[in-house]
Amino acid sequence: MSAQPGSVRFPNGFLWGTKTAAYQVEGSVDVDGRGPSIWDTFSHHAGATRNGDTGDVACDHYRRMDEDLDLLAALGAPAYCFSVAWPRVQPSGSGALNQQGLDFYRRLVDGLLRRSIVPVVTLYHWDLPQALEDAGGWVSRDTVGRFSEYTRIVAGTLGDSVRMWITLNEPWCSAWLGYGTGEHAPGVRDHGKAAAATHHLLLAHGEAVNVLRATIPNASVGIGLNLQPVRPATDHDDDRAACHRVDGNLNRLFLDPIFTGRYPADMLEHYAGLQPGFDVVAEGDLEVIRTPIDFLGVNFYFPITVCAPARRAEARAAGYWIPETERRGRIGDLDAVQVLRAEVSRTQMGWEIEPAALTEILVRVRDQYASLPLYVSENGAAFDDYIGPDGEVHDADRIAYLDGHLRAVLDALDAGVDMRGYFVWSILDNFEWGHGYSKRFGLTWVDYPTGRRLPKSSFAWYRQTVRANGLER
Ligand code: IFM
Repeated sequence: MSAQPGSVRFPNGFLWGTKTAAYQVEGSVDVDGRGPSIWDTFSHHAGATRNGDTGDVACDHYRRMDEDLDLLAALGAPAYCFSVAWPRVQPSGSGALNQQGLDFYRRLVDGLLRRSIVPVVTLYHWDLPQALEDAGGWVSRDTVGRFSEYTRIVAGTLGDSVRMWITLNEPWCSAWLGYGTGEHAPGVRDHGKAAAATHHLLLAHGEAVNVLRATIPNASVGIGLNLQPVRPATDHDDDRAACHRVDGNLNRLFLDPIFTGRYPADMLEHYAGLQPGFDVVAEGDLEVIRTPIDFLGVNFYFPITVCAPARRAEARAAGYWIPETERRGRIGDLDAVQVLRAEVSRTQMGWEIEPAALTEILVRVRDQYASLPLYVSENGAAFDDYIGPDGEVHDADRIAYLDGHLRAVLDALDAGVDMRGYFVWSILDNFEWGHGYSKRFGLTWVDYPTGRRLPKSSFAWYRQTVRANGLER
């Protein structure tokens, strides 16, 4: 694929895009009939988010949609992935639909198509209607049926114009940060509930695939998983066992059922006896979960390294850094400690920067699971951006991050992986969940008090990359 001297090129038809999620950008949470979501409730709890930030206004995208569409057109990336807010479409998560909510997404899709931008729709990016949470949320099997009903409504409305669908974005986060560690909405801390939520989310995904196929004959349907290589700090058996557990929870708990129709035996054993837990699995569920998909979306940010808790001292001696506040968020109750490599640069999130880890996970999916089309459905970084004296944001570190990860995609292509596209997270700075507005991932700076958009240097860089369909060598 590397044809022209001085540059490396992506295959023809490689789909370039950017991505957002409803609660992170829309704002206007109580207008036009929208109901409350778990993130409205959670973000208003004292201490739940940095500075008490909420998505009440966010980027005000609901009201500035036309301006944002023009921004996307100026970027020139041929695709844009957004999520539909379930509580806008069905304010209480079931029954009557809210036409005004649907109209917003209709206008968004029409606006994209008018600008020749391919719309990619995520059905669920974490904003469960609060009424459904009150009835048990993802711990309850009923939510699966509600999600099918919601999918039918959205597919029935947008299916004539949208071909590419992502059922769920990062169900690991919904289940394990939402119901396990409580860092995300709905803020529950119960690993059994997280296990039950995992299963119901996956079942909802499988059922939604069937609904989408039945409603939209030419639909291309996938799911977006947050995947990350997990490595042991040392070769010691206990570190390797910790690594296997963390990999089981983060990666295999989702990849195995989707591609093989089985939960990993070691994970079932690890969570055995919890009620609720994986005891919610009913006969036939796994067949639904393994319903074939057309593509897998891989959301990639960073790899992680772990050691066994009793081996912290050895990990330190081997040169790893263990922060005062240990990073347990990604690990939950897995009897493991995340360690950091002192020599590896990190983003503002504290996430290690290692593009080769993206190639590694893409190759692993192909080798261990399926050689289906893959998209990098999210990749990007938060850095300490600021507006310089010249009035511009010179985010060279973000450009370097994106450049490095795109080269990692090229390496995956060279290794024969069926890579079809790449979506930057995100077109706009936005509400970064528990971190509020303190972390900026955008190609575009958002001045929150005024809503003003200011494209950063990375915006121009990405526009050029998309236009060239490649990178300078
Ligand atoms: O902002 C999030 C997004 O909602 C899901 N994937 C990771 C991003 C950065 O943390």
